[in-house]
Amino acid sequence: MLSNLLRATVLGAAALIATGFAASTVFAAARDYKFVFVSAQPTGTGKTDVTVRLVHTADNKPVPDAVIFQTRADMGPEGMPTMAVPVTAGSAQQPGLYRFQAETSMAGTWALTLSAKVQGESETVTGVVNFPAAK
Ligand SMILES: [Cu+2]
Repeated sequence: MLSNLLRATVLGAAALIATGFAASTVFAAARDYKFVFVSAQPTGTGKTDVTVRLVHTADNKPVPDAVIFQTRADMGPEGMPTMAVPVTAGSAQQPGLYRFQAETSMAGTWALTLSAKVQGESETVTGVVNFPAAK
């Protein structure tokens, strides 16, 4: 009886440690990359071309061929997080750069939230880049 209880406790502790390891691996992968603002240019009324760079944090090298599968542009930086607008992906000029067009309907600072799959990484890389928009 006592030994069974002890065994369960040991197993529980082992499970906790394993979970901790898994969690720290997830965070390490996410921290390894970051999106950096490059430029924002108005393209017609209420539209902004935004270019970001995805870099490997350790050596600051650009990361090409990432698959950006989720984007969101909203005015969170201006206290309007629910003001979200459509974003479409464009073609990048060089490896490691990623371009988007956001239908920025209001002048001010916008947040572009990105989720990406990077080659060789199982975890999703996410990042937020602020960019300015003119009306
Ligand atoms: Cu707004």
